[in-house]
Amino acid sequence: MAYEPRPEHKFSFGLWTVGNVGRDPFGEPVRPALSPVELVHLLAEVGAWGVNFHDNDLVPIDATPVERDRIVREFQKALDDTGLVVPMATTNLFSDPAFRDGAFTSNDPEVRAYALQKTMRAIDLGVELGARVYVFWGGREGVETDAAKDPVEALKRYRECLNFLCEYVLDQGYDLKFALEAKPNEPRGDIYLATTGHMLAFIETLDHPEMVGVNPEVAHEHMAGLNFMHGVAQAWDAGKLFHIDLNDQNFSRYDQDFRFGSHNIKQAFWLVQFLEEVGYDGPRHFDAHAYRTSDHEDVKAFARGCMRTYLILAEKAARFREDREIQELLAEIRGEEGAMAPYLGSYTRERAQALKAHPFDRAALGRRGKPYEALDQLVVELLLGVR
Ligand code: DIG
Ligand code: MN
Ligand code: MN
Repeated sequence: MAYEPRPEHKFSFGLWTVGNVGRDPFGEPVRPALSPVELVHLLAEVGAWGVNFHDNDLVPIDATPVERDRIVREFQKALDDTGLVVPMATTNLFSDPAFRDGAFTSNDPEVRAYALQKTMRAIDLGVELGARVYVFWGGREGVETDAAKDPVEALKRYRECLNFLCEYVLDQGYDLKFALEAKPNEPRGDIYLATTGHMLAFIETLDHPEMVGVNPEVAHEHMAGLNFMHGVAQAWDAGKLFHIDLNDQNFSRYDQDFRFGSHNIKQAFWLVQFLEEVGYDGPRHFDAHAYRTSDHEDVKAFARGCMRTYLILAEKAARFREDREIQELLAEIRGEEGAMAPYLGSYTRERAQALKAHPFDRAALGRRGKPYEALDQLVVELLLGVR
């Protein structure tokens, strides 16, 4: 059937997404909690390929070693029974009160050390269950007042912890890559390394930048008022798109984590068009949750909707690439360098001298219009289903 998810689509969900109980800052849970095993079976029922987790989504923070082993054993059995895989794991360094002033950037060295210990144990758990990507979302790495922390000192602490953990992964011989996830604010008033762009720059200051990429999230870049696909394209260009968190988000709102494509169809289309055109082969992780008004059946509709919308938009992207009228316009717009070929490209002294001497008719340049209205209308009509 059309738009049915298959393993090759690599659709994944975190336990915390379909397991979201509907708590929000102004209301208590509305849905009973499902166990990790029940969530694995729910994801199998809707056709997901993978399941991700924070350490404490799976193993409660105060579980004994015996309880941990039982939980892991039962979870592994559910994976075996359903065929789901674990593409990614991460650490919850934001829920426990110990992290209320951050984890890696906390002013309390004991908290920073505890965060390292917790993360090493969580990495062990993720690797044990097959994860190949490890996400770091520094939800508490920030401030409400800049009196509290020097941002350079905070970055040094962040860097020191990530360098330590890269060395741990190398020392353990794990086949694991790190993916850093940016967010501009919430739960902290301001979160350090606020966007994917900040993360890409920060990665280059680490001891092992080759081990570290990014995990851009739609909602988080939209919260910053940015074009998500542009950030993803820059990460891809840098060879750093190690993972991606798909959802949706109205601009200038709190983190809504809406169903993929449910709010900004056009931005979702350009993202899917980009990912499919460049051949992104990583997990397509839906870091989103159902409305607080949903019951568990509607949670399944939420999960199915994320995957169906991705597949529908992928088909629209294929139609975009095949549409004769659109492609003819693109050929016209993205013309060859032509007479400017001698002047464009890498620097030579001759090229520079010739270009400096070339007579331009600037007024003529200014008279050249572009058919972008016609082109965008064709895209809109493609998305509206009339082409
Ligand atoms: C929030 O968008 C963050 C956390 O849910 C998690 O650490 C990360 C993994 O996708 N996304
Ligand atoms: Mn989010
Ligand atoms: Mn996320």
